[in-house]
Amino acid sequence: MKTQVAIIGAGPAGLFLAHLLKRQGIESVVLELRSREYAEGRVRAGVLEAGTIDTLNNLGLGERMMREGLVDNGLDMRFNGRTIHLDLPGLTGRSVRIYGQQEVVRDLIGARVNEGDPLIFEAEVVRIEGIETSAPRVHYKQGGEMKVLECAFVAGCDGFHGVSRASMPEGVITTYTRAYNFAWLGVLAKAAPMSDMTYVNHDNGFALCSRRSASISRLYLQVPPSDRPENWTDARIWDELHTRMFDDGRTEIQEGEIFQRDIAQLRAFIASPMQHGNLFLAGDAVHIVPPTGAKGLNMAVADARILARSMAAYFSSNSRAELDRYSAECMARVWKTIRFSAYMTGLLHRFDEHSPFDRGMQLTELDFISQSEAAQRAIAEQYVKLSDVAD
Ligand code: RFL
Ligand code: PHB
Repeated sequence: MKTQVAIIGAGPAGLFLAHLLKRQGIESVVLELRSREYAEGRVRAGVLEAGTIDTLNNLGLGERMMREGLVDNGLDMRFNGRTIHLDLPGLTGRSVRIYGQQEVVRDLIGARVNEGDPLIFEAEVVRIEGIETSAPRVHYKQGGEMKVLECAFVAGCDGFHGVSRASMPEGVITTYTRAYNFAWLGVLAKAAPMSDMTYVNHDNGFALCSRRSASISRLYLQVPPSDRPENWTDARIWDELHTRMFDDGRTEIQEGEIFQRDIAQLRAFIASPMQHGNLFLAGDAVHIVPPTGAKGLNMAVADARILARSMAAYFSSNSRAELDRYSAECMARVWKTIRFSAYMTGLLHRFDEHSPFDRGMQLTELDFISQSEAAQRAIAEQYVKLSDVAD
C-alpha cells in the first residue's frame, strides 16, 4: 500500500491531521492500534479552546459540538473557603467549550469513514524504516499478518507510549521531564454539575468539578500516585468532594450514580526537536502536560494544524522550507503551554515537599489573584487561547 502521508494513531492529533490534509488535497492512511469502539469510548479531556473549536468548525465537522457542547464562561478557583470567579468572555472576549474528547474523536472517525478514506483499526505499527530517505516504510501488524505502508512522510501521532518517538535515531532528541508525586482520580457521575468549572486548593488536596452535560458531572480528586480506583467507594468520593469544595452544607455538589472511574498520573514531558528526516511528531507522542491547564488535546490540534499547513506548502511548491521549520514553529507555543500547565498545577495542588513557607506562598498567590484583575486576565487569556496558531 502507498500513500502521501502515513499517520500513526487515531487520537485527536492523527484524526485532525488526516482531515486537514484532505481539505488540502493530500492523501493519507491512518493506522490505529485499537478497535474503533475502544478509540471512541476512551474518556479523557473535555475542554476545547477557541482555536480547537474554530478548527472543528472550519473542517465542517463542528455541528454536533456546537449543538451538544456546553459553553463555559466561568473559571472558578477556590481556596480557604473563598471563590475567585474568572469571567472568561469579560476578560478575554472568548469562552471555552466543554465537549468530551471521545465525542470529538467519534465525530472525526465518523466523517473519515463516511468519506471513504483509509482509517485502519487494530493495526499496530511495529517499525518505521527509512525516515532519512524520500520513501519511508511503515511496518504494521494487522490480523496476525505483517504489512507495509509506503509514503513520502510519516506523522507520528501515536501518543506517549507509541513507537514514533522511539524511532528517532539516538542523539537526535533531547527530553525535558517533570514527574509529579500525585495522580488524579477522575469519575463520571449521573448528577447535575456545578454551573462553572471549579478548581480548588484544599488542605486535603486538589479537586475539580467539570461536566459533560446538564446531567453528567466530570469530577477529579488529587490522590497518591500509587492509589487505585477500587480504593475509593462512592461514599468516600462524595465525602471528599464536599470537603475539598468547602461544600459544608453538602448542598452545592449533587450526588448521583458514578458510572466510570480512572486514575491518571501527572507529568510534564517535552521532546525536541519534533522532527527528523521525514518523520514528524505531534501531540502526546512528543509532549505531555499535566491536565490542570486543560491543554493536551488543544496542543495536539495546534500541532496538527501547523503540520498540515507545512505539508501542504511542500506538496504545492516542492520546497521543504516550511516543513523544515515545523518543530521550531511549534516549540515556543509548546513551552508556553507547559509553563501554564505547570503553573496551574503548582498553584492548586498539595505537594508533600512543601514547607509551611511554600504553602503560605501558594495561598498568598491565590489571594493576590483574587484582588488583581491583571492577574485574572493573564490566567483567563492562557486558559482560552494559548493554542491559537495561524493556519
Ligand atoms: P492519543 O489520544 O493518546 O492518541 C494516540 C493514538 O495512537 C494509538 N497508538 C498506535 N497506533 C498504531 N500503532 C501503534 N504502535 C500505536 N501506539 C499508540 C493509540 O491507540 C491512540 O489511539 O494522543 P493525541 O492524539 O496526541 O491526543 C492527545 C490527547 O489525547 C491528550 O493530550 C488529552 O487527553 C490530555 N487531556 C486534556 N487535554 C485537553 O486539551 N483538555 C482537557 O480538559 C484535558 N483533560 C487530559 C485531560 C488527559 C487526561 N488523562 C487521561 C491523562 C484529563 C485527563 C484525566
Ligand atoms: C475535564 O472536563 O475533563 C477537564 C476540565 C478541566 C481540566 C481537565 C479536565 O483542567
